[in-house]
Amino acid sequence: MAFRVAVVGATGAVGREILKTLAERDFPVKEVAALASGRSAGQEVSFGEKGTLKVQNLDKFDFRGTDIGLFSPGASVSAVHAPRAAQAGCVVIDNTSHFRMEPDVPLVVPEVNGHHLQRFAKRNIIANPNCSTIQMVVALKPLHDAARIRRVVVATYQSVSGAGKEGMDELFNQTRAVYVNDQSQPEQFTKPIAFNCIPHIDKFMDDGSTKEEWKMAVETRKILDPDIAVVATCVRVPVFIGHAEAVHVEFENPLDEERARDLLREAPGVLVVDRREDGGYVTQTESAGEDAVYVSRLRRDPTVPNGLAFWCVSDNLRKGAALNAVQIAEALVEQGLIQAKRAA
Ligand code: 11C
Repeated sequence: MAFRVAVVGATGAVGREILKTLAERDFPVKEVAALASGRSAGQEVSFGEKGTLKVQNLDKFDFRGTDIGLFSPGASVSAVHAPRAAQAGCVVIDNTSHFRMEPDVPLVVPEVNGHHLQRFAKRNIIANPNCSTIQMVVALKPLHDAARIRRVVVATYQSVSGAGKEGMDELFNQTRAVYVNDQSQPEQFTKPIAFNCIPHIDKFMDDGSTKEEWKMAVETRKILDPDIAVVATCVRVPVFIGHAEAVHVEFENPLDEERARDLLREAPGVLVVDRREDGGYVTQTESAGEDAVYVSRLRRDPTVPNGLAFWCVSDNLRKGAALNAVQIAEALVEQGLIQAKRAA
């Protein structure tokens, strides 16, 4: 069976990565439509090594006949066009924050809660979590199953690609500007990002946290367990691709370091690289272009009764966005939850 697929937001950093991932993983496509705003219509985007696609105008696209829509256009655009596509019979996998916390929209990381996909039929929409949540829950899942997590304290080190191509351009231009003495005002970030770290991602909430920090808490609970307490500090760092997280976990039951390392080694989607020597851990630039969630620096947290700490790194554009979305599409097929409208 092969599917008619639409990629919405096809000219953005995540949209391009979705097209590349679909091609690389040989997702069974009969036809792929690359969609974006009218401004980008007519441009060409690459469909991995399978060729190029001409971008079509999303506003004018008729989703009847499309089986799967992979959306990454920005929350306000998804708010309008995802329901339009869903009502036309297209199963929407949405990367934006717009639908994530709606009770009848499953929020899915296939290795963690793939079984929640069975609940998508009411809205025909499945939400892809935030990148910083995805990599953390992939690593937490086997540990939670073994010893029940009570509380997570996490600090993130998030790359500028989380803010899209414009964020990457700003880091590049500001870095270059330092050497040619040509400073410009920050536009995408609230302070200079070159040679700097900014403890502010997304807007401020009433309690003083940021929306990125709130997302890590509420999304983890929706995906993994509503009883887990999460407190996050999310920081933008001058790295192009790859988010890192320092994660401190408190368990209900004892879980020693060795057992945790073994569980993580066996966990789907996780690669443990943890040698206690110079360079025996994975950093952000090494994760770029890779599929895994890397876990390093695993150790006991001696400040709480049952505590572990680790460092976790992943490519935010791949596992944090495009790859997870394509894996959701693959899981829909594997679980027999989707049929091609017109089988090839
Ligand atoms: C960032 N995590 O690094 C954000 C990007 O809710 O999908 C993704 C925002 C989201 O800026």
